[in-house]
Amino acid sequence: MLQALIFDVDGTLADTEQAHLAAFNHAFAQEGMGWHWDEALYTELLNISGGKERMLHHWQQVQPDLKDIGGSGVRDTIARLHELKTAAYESAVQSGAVSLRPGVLRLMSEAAAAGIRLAIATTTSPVNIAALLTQAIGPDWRTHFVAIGDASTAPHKKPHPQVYLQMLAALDLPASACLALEDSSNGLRAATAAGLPTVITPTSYTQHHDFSGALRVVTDLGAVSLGHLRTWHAEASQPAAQAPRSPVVS
Ligand code: XBP
Ligand code: MG
Repeated sequence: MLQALIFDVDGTLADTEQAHLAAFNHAFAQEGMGWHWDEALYTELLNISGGKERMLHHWQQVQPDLKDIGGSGVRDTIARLHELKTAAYESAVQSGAVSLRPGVLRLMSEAAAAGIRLAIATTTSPVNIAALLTQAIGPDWRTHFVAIGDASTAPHKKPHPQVYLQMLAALDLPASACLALEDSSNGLRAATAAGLPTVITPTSYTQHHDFSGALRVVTDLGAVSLGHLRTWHAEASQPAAQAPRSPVVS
């Protein structure tokens, strides 16, 4: 029986990556890195979860002879860039650059009314979650979630399952009693590795990803009710003998 929904943030609660991309480029200009990520490059770089990991990956790509990878010089620069980026992203979100995707708020209240608990499992930074959900829900946004797993609690980023395993422990529920909502193949892989049936709502940055193994792939949650999620979740617990369900794209 469905007892909890575990939401990813970026791409799932809200289509945020355009705002993240602008914030990264703002930080690169402020720091004089001489880097500018366009949509195509960023779409590729999104295969690396975590802004710091993504910048380090890019740095190694553009400067293969980069020394001191693990040393303090590179680490301090990445940390400084990420601080600048996070500040730029936070102010963009606070000025209304990002809104929740269709159906998210309604599903959250339907779930709460039905006694289904909510958690968050993301690789983004806590500041970003607070900025987005304070703007979208209000200062009491934390009261809607039983637990929050993010870059500060789970250093191993998706597709590593760490953040989902943390949420299952916090909810004290088996994966079979939960449903994950994600937008990317890294997120699907992390949730699946933790044993969670997963519903995918892709964005323009992830629509080309491989979503094999997803319970469902839907354009967005605008036409998805709690009843749909319960039905799909019940299907997931049917014996595997059933013919494998190809994900339905609405
Ligand atoms: C998406 C990510 C994050 C964001 C940028 O997180 O991978 O890295 O792109 O945010 P998710 P940070 O889909 O798991 O919510 O710079 O704070 O990492
Ligand atoms: Mg995501």
